[in-house]
Amino acid sequence: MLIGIIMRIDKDRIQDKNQKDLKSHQESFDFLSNRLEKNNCNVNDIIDKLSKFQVAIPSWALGAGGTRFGRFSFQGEPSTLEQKIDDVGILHALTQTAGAISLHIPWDVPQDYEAIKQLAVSHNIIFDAVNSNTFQDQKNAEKSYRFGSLSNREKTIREQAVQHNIDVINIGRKLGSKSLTVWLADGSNFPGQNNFQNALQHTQDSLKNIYGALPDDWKMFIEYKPYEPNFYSTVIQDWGTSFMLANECGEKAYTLVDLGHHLPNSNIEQIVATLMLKGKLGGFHFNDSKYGDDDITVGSIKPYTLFLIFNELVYGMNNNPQNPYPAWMIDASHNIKDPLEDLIQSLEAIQEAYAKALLIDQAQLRAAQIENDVVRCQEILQNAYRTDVRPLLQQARLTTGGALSPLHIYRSLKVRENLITARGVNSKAVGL
Ligand code: LRH
Ligand code: MN
Repeated sequence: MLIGIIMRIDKDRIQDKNQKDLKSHQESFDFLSNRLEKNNCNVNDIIDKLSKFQVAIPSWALGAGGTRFGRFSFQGEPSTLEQKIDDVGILHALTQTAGAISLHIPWDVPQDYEAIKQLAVSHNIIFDAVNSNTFQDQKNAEKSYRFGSLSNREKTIREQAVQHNIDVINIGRKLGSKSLTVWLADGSNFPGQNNFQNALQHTQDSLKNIYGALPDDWKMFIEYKPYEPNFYSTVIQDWGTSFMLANECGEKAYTLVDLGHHLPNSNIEQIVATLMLKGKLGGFHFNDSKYGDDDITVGSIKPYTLFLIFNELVYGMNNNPQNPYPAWMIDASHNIKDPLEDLIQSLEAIQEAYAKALLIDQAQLRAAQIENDVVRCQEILQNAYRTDVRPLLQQARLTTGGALSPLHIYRSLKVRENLITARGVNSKAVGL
């Protein structure tokens, strides 16, 4: 599997490994398809939608993450941008649904743009949103972001942060990216520390300056978060603030929903419905959490919520032409699991939630809602949720050259062992 310095899993190896599971897959797929077709489900349409559904992998989640209490490195981590693209290539070869990488600047500044673009093409992946970083001070940076960046009370610091975002756009343009994600850590740790109105006004003006530098065919995603690293206030704390700022900027600005950026028991599916109705849902950072911004495996804690979110997305994609096709990205951090295995599980959970939502008979649901038949509404949703859709995901992967069981093949091909052999036990990824 080692081809020169590039780590790659070629399709033939995967097809070989699929052989032993083909018969049982065909049986469970045929059984499920017959049952779904009887319920007027267009199985081919679902397979087609799953095959086209591509999720961007965050470049900062290919190594072991950590917390302030420590970090347990993972062997064979990608220590260069090239190796990060290789790892996304491995994920995409196995799952056929990881066809994009989302870079974080300055953690992933390319040295040789042409070489990087060719490597990505060779793995059949594209560059999704580029992420700016004004939550850390860069080496030899003139001004510090200790007390904020785009919201800072000092004009020169705001200008430095605006210029950084413009530099990130220019890096993205050279790679063929079409969107910028702005997440601000800006806020305060104590009452009285910040003048909320000035901080918000500065942020709005700074975002407008960045927006002014956005190419015509680009989008700007404004990511909100209630707290961390500031623990009293965050300037862009919730969807409403992001929505307001996006409207202030213009039609190319949208709200980005990171699932971990909500206070406990927030109704995220309602936020998604609202943003789609208003044509301002730009995209997602998929992950899961039990407490805070835990950034753990998608669908590992609240899979039903993820399903309900996809129900609103399917409804919105069918009924809200005013909202563009959302950007799908994962934003996770792996403290104890192999990052690639964790991402394979997250990709599976996302596809599963989408497939289950596609089984919902939206017309029947609408009819039951109009009749206020609450029980029937619930039954329609839960029938879809209780359906084991994994044969549909496997069929989508099979028809696109992927693995019937990505995790099994990842392990049976000893990918991690090969990565360690090629990169050494101490190679460390730059990122969170
Ligand atoms: C902030 C965030 C943001 C990224 C960072 C790595 O919590 O979700 O999307 O910039 O994680
Ligand atoms: Mn995020």
